[in-house]
Parts: sequence; C-alpha cells; structure tokens
Amino acid sequence: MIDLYGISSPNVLKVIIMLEETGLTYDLHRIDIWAADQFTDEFKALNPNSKVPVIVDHDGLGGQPVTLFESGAILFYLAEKLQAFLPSTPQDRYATMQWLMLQMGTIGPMFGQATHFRSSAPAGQEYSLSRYTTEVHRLYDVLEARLSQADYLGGEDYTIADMATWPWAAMYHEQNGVELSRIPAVKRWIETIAARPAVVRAHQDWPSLVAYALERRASADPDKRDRLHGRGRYARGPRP
Ligand SMILES: N[C@@H](CCC(=O)N[C@@H](CS)C(=O)NCC(=O)O)C(=O)O
Repeated sequence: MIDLYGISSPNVLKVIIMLEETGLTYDLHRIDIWAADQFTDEFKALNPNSKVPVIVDHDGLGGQPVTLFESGAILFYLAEKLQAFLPSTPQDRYATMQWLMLQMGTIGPMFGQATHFRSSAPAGQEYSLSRYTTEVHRLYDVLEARLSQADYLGGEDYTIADMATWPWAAMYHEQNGVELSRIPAVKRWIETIAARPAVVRAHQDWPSLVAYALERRASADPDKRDRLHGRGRYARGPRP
C-alpha cells in the first residue's frame, strides 16, 4: 500500500501512471499548495523541499516504510522494486536514465517556468515568457528527433522515461503554440501512450483533481499565493 501526496500536476501524474501500470494499491492525498500545506512541519517531514509528489511505501525496503520525494527518484525506485519499465541491458538502461534526467533537469523546469510566466506573472515579464517558451519549442524538437529514430525515449520499450515525459509533452503543446502536426513522431508517441489502459485509468480522477486545483487557486489568500511563488514579502536576494 502506497500513500501518494499530490495535486493535478504533471509530476504527480507520472507517478499515478507508474502506479497504474504496475497495479500497486495507492491512496492519493490532496495537498493544497495554495493554502501552504506544503510548508507545514508535517509535510516537511515527508519532503524538506516542500513539493509534491511524495510517496510513502508501507511495504518498502526490507518490508519497512520508505518515504521518497522527487518524481524521477520515485519512478526509479518503483521500477527497481518491481523490475519493470527499466530495461536490464546496460545500453537501454542508460538511455532510459538519460532521457529521465533530461525530463527532470530540463523539460520539467523549462515547461514549468513557461507556464508560470504565462499564467501567474505580473505584466512586463515578456522577456522571461519568451525565453521559456522558446526553450519549450526547442525541447519538443529534441523529442521529435529522438522519437523519429526510436519508438520510445529509451529505445524499443516503453519505460519510466516515457512516463516522466509524457504528461509534460501531452499537456503543454497547445498553450505554448506548438503544432503537433509539425512534430509527427511526438504526436504518434503521445497518442500511443494516451491509449494505454493504465494511462486511461490514471486519468479517471483527473477532472476532479483539476477542479480541486482550480477552486483552491481561485480562493487562495494573496499572501499565501505570494508565498507559493516566492514573491512580495517572500522574495529573497538582491532586487533587480
Ligand atoms: N523536481 C520535482 C518538482 C516538484 C514540483 O515542482 N512540484 C510542484 C507541483 S508540479 C509543487 O509541489 N509546487 C509547490 C511549491 O512550489 O511550493 C519533482 O519532479 O518531483
């Protein structure tokens, strides 16, 4: 039994997909990041970095509970635990890890910043929005080049690298003005993964999670919203 702490975010969806793919039993606990739930001592005991997703696997190493944050580490842990979705041959295994790292280190942060500057930044942030949107377009091209050569990011097989990248690639093309018809290999890969029964199941509660996020965001106290985004009285360091 696994406790998953999350909201409707691509980093959480990738873990839900893995849990559905592997058939593990889990409970999803909603964290209201707009009400600063992630900064409580209770949550920081799970993740000192105050972000979702986090899992607590009650049947972890040696039968003892394991608590893990960082979605890439969670996918890697579950893949090793179940010997699933991580190839065993060294070449494919490292290829999978390389694409997983690209998602964690670059795709997630760049797509995330583009979304932030599009939806939450005050006016006058055109430079930032343009910089991150350009990065998003460039990264779709990187995916297109890879997926023109291989069925999946790690090679022939569907792996945790695809699970990590798919939620970002599938959800953010439209708002960034990326035309899928221009990147047919990415389009094929998005559609193939979307049709997987586990991915369909992973979306069963998604509309309710999205509705929860929209409602919490709309009713957020302005000070808590500033805290979430590290601005206003929460901004630190030299001012520009
Ligand atoms: N690299 C982390 C990123 C986690 C992350 O940024 N989570 C966001 C939701 S997508 C969050 O918890 N935001 C709350 C906050 O920043 O206070 C991962 O992949 O797990």
